[in-house]
Amino acid sequence: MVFKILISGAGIAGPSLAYFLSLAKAGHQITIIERFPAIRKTGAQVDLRAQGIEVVKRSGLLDAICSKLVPEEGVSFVNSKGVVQGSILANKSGQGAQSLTSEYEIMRGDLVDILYDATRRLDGVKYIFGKEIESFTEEDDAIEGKGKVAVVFSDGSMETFDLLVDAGGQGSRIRRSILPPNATDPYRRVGLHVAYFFVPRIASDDNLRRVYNCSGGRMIFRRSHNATETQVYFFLRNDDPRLSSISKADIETQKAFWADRFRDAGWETARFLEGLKTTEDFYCHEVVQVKMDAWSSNGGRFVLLGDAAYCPCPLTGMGTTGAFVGAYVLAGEILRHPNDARMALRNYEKTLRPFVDVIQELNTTALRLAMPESQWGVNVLHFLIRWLCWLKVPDIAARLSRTEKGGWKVPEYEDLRGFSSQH
Ligand SMILES: Cc1cc2nc3c(=O)[nH]c(=O)nc-3n(C[C@H](O)[C@H](O)[C@H](O)COP(=O)(O)OP(=O)(O)OC[C@H]3O[C@@H](n4cnc5c(N)ncnc54)[C@H](O)[C@@H]3O)c2cc1C
Ligand SMILES: *[C@@H]1O[C@H](CO)[C@@H](O)[C@H](O)[C@H]1NC(C)=O
Ligand SMILES: *[C@@H]1O[C@H](CO)[C@@H](O)[C@H](O)[C@H]1NC(C)=O
Ligand SMILES: *[C@@H]1O[C@H](CO)[C@@H](O)[C@H](O)[C@H]1NC(C)=O
Ligand SMILES: *[C@@H]1O[C@H](CO)[C@@H](O)[C@H](O)[C@H]1NC(C)=O
Ligand SMILES: CC(=O)N[C@H]1CO[C@H](CO)[C@@H](O)[C@@H]1O
Repeated sequence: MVFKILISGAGIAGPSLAYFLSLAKAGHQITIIERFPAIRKTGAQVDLRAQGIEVVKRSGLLDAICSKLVPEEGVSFVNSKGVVQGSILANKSGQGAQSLTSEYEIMRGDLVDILYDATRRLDGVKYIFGKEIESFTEEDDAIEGKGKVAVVFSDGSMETFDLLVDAGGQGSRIRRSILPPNATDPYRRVGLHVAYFFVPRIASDDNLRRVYNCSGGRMIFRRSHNATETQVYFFLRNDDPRLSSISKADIETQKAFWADRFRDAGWETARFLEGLKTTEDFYCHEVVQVKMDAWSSNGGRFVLLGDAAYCPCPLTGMGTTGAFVGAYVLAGEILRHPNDARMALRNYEKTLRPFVDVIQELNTTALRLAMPESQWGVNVLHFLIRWLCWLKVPDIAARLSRTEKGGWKVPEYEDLRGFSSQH
């Protein structure tokens, strides 16, 4: 049976699903709606790791992605004078596990562009911008023999689909329809906030990412992605629940908050705060994990994908990989069960859940130690980094860890095999 599928969200997960589904040429009719008026290319650097790399290799998008990689060579930890305490270089040999810098670093906007370009002109794929889902109901399976989802859109229009996929990211609004009434957001808060913005690149900004940990649970990244721009990341570890509302304030209020918290941070902060005033690329959010007991509805016609279902949070470096691998598995299961959507969704969850459990592993005790409150804690940390790097502990750890995170194997799907062999 040919499905009429509605995907909500044109980030990474939504377009990836459309891509995998349509490459199998099974004839599914796919509509992607995005609540913003155009494709959102904002965001800083993301990376593909572990099983995500395997899926990219199978997808036929490897060349497009490789043409846009950011040439980050590794990570150096610096003190307030900019003196390097230790470095961990990227391993670009194509073998073994990735270190802090993956071999596949790419700007989020470039990846979004690649996926959009690969799908926008395909037969059976349609994008609609500036529109979102107002509400939807799943019709009863028992009556009709096959369930349907009736969707009401923000512009008042209505349409019925066989399957609704929520790929609306961390802050998805329609996710709650499978939660009990009045349930709170399914967030695991880790007490960390982050702001990303761009500043003009200067001659001393090289291709090694700098990480600067300072007191007050603060950390700064500086990394350059092209000849003219440098990305700055501010991290703030703070458990105060009132901070959860910062990212919902207007941009000027957000900028003022971050400037205020980092004014005395030292290192190159003065330059970063100057750039913050005028940057057009500013994005700030609370670092959370999304934890859902189930990813699909009882009716078997509504399913969550990517950050909406299982955001692992940027600290794990696995958000983009999770979205990409999840889209591949969901497409594979839909193609494998052409007459049974409910079974496809169940198998998707059963197959992917063990992988998601692995990518969501996050040790908050270790995080607390890594982002100390006091200057003394920072000094101890820098001492540890110097020793660990001198003893080559990170290199050895990378060598010992497995390429496939958690040993989870990317499943093979008959219908997704044809184009993987092209590469
Ligand atoms: C603007 C932006 C910037 C980001 N920057 C970074 C970054 O710098 N570093 C990083 O690690 N991760 C970043 N992320 C998150 C990263 O893209 C995801 O962790 C990961 O790629 C998973 O992708 P996703 O498709 O599940 O979610 P997302 O990439 O978040 O995409 C979700 C999409 O759905 C749209 N959407 C949301 N709700 C609705 C709705 N109701 N109807 C229709 N559309 C809806 C959103 O506008 C968005 O385009 C960013 C996300 C966004 C949206
Ligand atoms: C990269 O990883 C491979 C496999 O673990 C290892 O043999 C090689 O020495 C590593 N290279 C560097 C530069 O660390
Ligand atoms: C949800 O909250 C509203 C308002 O607080 C309350 O009236 C309602 O009874 C609650 N419903 C359930 C199912 O708890
Ligand atoms: C650098 O990247 C920014 C977006 O991050 C882009 O606007 C700009 O054109 C790029 N510059 C060059 C020289 O590629
Ligand atoms: C978390 O990290 C701390 C400090 O490094 C360590 O003692 C503890 O065993 C870790 N916990 C888990 C579950 O790995
Ligand atoms: C290595 C280093 O500088 N220490 C830590 C700084 O804080 C981040 C926050 O998570 C850690 O990941 C780093 O290990």
